[in-house]
Amino acid sequence: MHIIDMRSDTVTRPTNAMRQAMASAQVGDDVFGEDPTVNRLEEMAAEMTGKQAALFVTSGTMGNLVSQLAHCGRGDEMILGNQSHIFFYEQGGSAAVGGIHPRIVPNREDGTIDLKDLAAAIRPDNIHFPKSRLIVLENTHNRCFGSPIERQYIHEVAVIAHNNDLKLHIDGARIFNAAVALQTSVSDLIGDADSISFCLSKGLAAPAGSMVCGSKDFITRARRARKLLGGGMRQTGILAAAGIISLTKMVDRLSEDHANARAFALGLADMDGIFIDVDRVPTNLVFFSVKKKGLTASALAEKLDKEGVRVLPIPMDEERIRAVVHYEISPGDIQHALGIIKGVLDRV
Ligand code: TLP
Repeated sequence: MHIIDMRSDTVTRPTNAMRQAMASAQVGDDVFGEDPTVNRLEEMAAEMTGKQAALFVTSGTMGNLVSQLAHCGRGDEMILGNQSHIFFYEQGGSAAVGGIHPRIVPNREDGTIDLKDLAAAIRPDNIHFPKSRLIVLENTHNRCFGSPIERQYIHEVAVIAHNNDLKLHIDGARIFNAAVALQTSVSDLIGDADSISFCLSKGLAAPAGSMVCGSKDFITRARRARKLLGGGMRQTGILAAAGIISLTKMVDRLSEDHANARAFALGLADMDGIFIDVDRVPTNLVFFSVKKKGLTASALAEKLDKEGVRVLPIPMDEERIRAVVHYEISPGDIQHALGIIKGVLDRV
């Protein structure tokens, strides 16, 4: 059976070009800073994000955590959205590992946070309060429809942060999707942020790895935090070689994923038993709700799975499903998946 796996863009397997680059990568001990391929990937990431330095880490979760550890000390406070990945899906690592106190403010549907809420969440200097150290934005915003967050908004948040002696970190797991959707460069988009983490292993198809970028001092601290967490790996040039292909060959094509996601959304919008707002599919994440009596999101996902279409029911939500488009999903797959979904719904 041909499997159309739309659970996430994390399922993408390395391309042939990646496998070849991995096989012939020059390597060395990266904990000693001696892996030339890792060093080259870090230089490229720093340049593309417009930051002084970069660090190769195992995952997006580690990228966010080492960034938090580099910006905050124990008992410090971090302000972030109530729909953010760090708050929802990273096991509370900020508190569990970093002793960092999360201060949650509401995300709006487009992934932004009201500037008034952000400013109001910053603590004044008072012996009773933790110290506010960090604001975190997510771009694209996963739980908020994969929305790309615009440069001007990031700038306004950075101004609030910097006027109050806070830093701004961006969880940019899918920052290249944001840049492509907004037709800008990553360095321009996030120029005002102090740090960013982004993933190579999502839409950019590398088998593993994320990058953390920021000032030289910040990256020195992040590198120490990576070692603390057991993320100091050795001949990781094997993985970094794939990451270089991600950055050189896989970015521009993300617009194809966005077009396929839109086609998928338009097809779903025509089906009885599905609700989707087609104007809320700006990148490669497609969220829709199951509106058929007696059918939950997880029951539909289970039925689709049996027919070779894999999607993700949103945890703790009876109705919502997420489908993610990526380089292994062709326009033909989109039409095929739509046919299967329609067939399953008709039979319920
Ligand atoms: N998100 C994954 C799952 O955790 C749900 C996905 O399939 O979307 N930030 C954002 C915005 C993310 O979406 C993710 C992964 C991460 C960080 C963490 O990255 P990894 O999985 O590499 O630790």
